[in-house]
Amino acid sequence: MDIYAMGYRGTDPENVCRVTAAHRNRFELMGRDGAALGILKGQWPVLPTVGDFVRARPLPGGEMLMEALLPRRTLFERRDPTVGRDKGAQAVAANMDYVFIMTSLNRDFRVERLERYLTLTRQSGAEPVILLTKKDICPDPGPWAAQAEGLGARVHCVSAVTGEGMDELAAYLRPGITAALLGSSGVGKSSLVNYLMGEDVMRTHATRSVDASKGSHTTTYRQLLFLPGGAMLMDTPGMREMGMWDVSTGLGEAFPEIEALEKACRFRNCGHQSEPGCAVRRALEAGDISPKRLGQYLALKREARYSGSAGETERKKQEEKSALTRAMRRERAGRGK
Ligand SMILES: Nc1nc2c(ncn2[C@@H]2O[C@H](COP(=O)(O)OP(=O)(O)OP(=O)(O)O)[C@@H](O)[C@H]2O)c(=O)[nH]1
Ligand SMILES: [Mg+2]
Ligand SMILES: [Zn+2]
Repeated sequence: MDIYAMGYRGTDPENVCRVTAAHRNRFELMGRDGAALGILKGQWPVLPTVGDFVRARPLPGGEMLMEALLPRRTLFERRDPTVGRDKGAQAVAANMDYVFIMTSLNRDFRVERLERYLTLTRQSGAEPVILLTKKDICPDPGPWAAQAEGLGARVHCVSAVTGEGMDELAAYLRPGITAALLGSSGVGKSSLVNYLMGEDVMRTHATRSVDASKGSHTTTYRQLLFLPGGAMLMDTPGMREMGMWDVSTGLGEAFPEIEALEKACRFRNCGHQSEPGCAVRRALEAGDISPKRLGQYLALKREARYSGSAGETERKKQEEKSALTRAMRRERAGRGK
């Protein structure tokens, strides 16, 4: 398979492979000669992640020796939940053109969370697209869609059961284009992958068992998949904890009106509480900015600062009835694959 068809945009395609999955010290690669196992020797200052392009040389045993990490066009990062606060950022996905920010049209929908994903996506350099999933179980998605559209990204309502809205995704999923799927566990990321692949390549969440209240993630590692039409999707496990890392660019884009005011505060690190000469407070009292937006902005800032204690602690809720899962299976069977 041609590396350019896999999204490579550089000028030296010699020995370039794309990372389709990254485990601790084992990498799944796709290169000109197909899939191979990648191994890495020595100390790498930055480890490859899913979506990365690496230069790798075939070894006698059929494995590939990875030699260099190629520059990343885009990179989605979040705070690494395995290290202490403010210690490190975890590279979640690299070289994607779009991030499909997914939330289902039910209790999962939270504007605050969408805003947080939008911030991180804008920092990544990729274009955010909001997908509101499970349209089939939402009698009136209009108000949700309107709320999401208010955040300034394109919004599509889709269903992996009925296929509604899926044709709208064709505009993004052109050959050589990569989209990463992000969103809480259970919103239907893998179901979307399966729908677009035309077959069940990813395991999806079936009926919940009694002990499932622990909050299980059906997808356990990030993976790059090649769609029949030539585009690529990165399926990811739901992110329970999505601490912020560097908010210097993204927050301003999500809250331009507040960021602009802030520059006029007397103190450079004004907390906009009761500091003298606070321009944000003044605007709030004058009714120029919404208290809700300010609340969200401050919460995100707090989270960015203390991301070790914040994050999504809320447990995933039971949202599907087994009847719906069955309906989905029936529908898939009926698609005649
Ligand atoms: N009604 C309905 N149910 C859906 C739809 N898409 C997914 N589901 C159901 O939602 C549940 C979760 O779907 P998954 O695709 O496993 O969710 P996920 O986002 O991949 O979850 P993780 O892998 O844990 O992050 C499953 O029971 C699916 O059958 C949809 O469009 N409509
Ligand atoms: Mg999944
Ligand atoms: Zn202020």
